[in-house]
Amino acid sequence: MTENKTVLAWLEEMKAMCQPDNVVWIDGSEEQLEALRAEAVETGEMIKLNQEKLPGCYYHRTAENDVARVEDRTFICTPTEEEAGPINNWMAPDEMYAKLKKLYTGSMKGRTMYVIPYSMGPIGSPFSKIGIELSDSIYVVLNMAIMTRIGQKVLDQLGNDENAEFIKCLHAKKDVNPDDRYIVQFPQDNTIWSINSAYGGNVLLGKKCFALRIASYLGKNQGWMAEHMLILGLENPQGEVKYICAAFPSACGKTNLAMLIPPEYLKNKGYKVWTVGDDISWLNIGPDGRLYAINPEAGFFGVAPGTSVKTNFNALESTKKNTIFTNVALNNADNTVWWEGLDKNPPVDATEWKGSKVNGPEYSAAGNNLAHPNSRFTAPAINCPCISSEFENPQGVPVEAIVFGGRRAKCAPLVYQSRDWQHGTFVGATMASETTAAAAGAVGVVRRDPMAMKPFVGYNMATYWGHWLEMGKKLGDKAPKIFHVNWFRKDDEGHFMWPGFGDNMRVLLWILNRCAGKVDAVESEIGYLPKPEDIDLTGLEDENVDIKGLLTIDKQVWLEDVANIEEYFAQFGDKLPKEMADELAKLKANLSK
Ligand code: GTP
Ligand code: SPV
Ligand code: MN
Repeated sequence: MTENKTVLAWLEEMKAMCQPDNVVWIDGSEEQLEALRAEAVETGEMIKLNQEKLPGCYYHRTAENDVARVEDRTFICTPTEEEAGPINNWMAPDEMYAKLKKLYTGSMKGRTMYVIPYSMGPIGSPFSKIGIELSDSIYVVLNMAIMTRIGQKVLDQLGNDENAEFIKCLHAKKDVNPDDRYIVQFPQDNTIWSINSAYGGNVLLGKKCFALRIASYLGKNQGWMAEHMLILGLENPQGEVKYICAAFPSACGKTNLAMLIPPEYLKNKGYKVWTVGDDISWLNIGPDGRLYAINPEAGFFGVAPGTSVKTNFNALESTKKNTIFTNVALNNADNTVWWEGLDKNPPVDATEWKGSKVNGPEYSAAGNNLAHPNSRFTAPAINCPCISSEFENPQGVPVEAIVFGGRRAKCAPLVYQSRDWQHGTFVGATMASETTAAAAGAVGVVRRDPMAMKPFVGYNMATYWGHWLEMGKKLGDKAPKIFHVNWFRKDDEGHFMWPGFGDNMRVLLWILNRCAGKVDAVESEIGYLPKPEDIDLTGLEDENVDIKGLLTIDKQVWLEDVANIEEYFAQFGDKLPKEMADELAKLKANLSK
């Protein structure tokens, strides 16, 4: 399929190490993919779902110990530890290669190695990048076929230039042994090695490993940014569309916000939301000096639990055909799928995510989850009813506003605006959020997650903040405005104070009004807060929403946060940009007045 000597030489080397029985090139044809689906059904790797209700849909179950990203097994192998920084796991590249070579040797004996050429971003876009993933998993092939653009056309785009840039990705499922599981990035070598997992984010190497970890490193060197951000277009009644990027940590609402359906009152006025991306943005400065975003992905790898007609109609619609479901529950009555939050009726004849047949209502009433909390759907973006007309635009869309956010029961108000790019970078750098089921480990623990990139930055986090500041200087007065939101504030009884979901539109409108200079704001210790009356609450289902409470700042809680930030920043030593220390000092002084 290619005569590119660099590609072929690398493939020979990997083959010699992994020793597969066969090598199969993925050409991207429907015929080849269909044959692989049939093979996966034959071997039990996938289950074919009800083809009348869910045409082209399949089900896959991963090992019980392999259901989420594994941050403690994820490494950034830069030549020096300092380049990886204090919050990434690090090992010297030579040492890691040697360690992993032992694990990969003979790992594909008796198996087939699939060669998956893929493009992150529309093929031929000046901002797109190419990867080739070698994997011995059909599940990986079929997911990559949804999540990225794959096949011969990608190799044609790469061409035969031996120096053409591509990311070398290797995945071996091996025996899924968690003690030997490694997700390793070698940024200087454009290389990703993953072994002993078969779960989504660990093995679909175009996603977090390439499009964030490797790409963030490339972006620093090449003058662009790779961010954990959704991209949405908000259309007003005049038909004008403005674009917003938002960075929230894993399982904190990106897919939901990207596909938001406005509340009746705003829908009737003519407001609409269009989805460009739900997880990752690549941001470049365009010819007019503004920031432009492309979505490097072609599908959605979305959290299933909580997705319903009511919360995220568009995501649910996206999963009605040609979708792969992972670790949800099966409804055996009609061979369809179910998860917590889909509706209130767990199927009576169910198979829970680990594979046991159960009585759904009883199992559920006993406090068990039928679907794993991090169960997911892999759906083609073109299925989405609100996919943006700009989804394939090779130039991307101009970004008006950048929004940071997380799960904070206390502290962060519903929304505030940073004073300028430097302050906005500080707001992103000091983000914190309660952990979720998207990664292995405890859930609900507040941790600092700068720019929602804690698990995804491919180099020293402090250097990354420096890159943000550099980008701000280049953008100057054309820089997007930076905001922070929190849909997850709780009252003293532990209830969410804000209805969220579609009603988040009301906050987006305030954000765009600020960008257009249409509304005033109140200057506070932490930045600009809305005047409560400037958030349009007309038609809210719950008339008692405490908008004033949602916008209050508890100085004591914030001062505790400042102390935590001081501690957090200290670990970066003299790598911490001075601007970040200045902003922290300013915040502390404001709160201490
Ligand atoms: P990743 O794919 O892991 O990056 O997650 P994500 O950021 O795309 O999160 P997603 O939109 O899938 O939402 C995760 C969970 O948060 C789901 O269970 C949602 O139902 C819930 N959620 C999303 N938006 C809101 C909101 O505005 N309010 C509340 N209370 N919950 C929300
Ligand atoms: C996330 O965890 O942020 C995800 C899912 O989007 S994964 O692909 O597993 O990273
Ligand atoms: Mn994500």
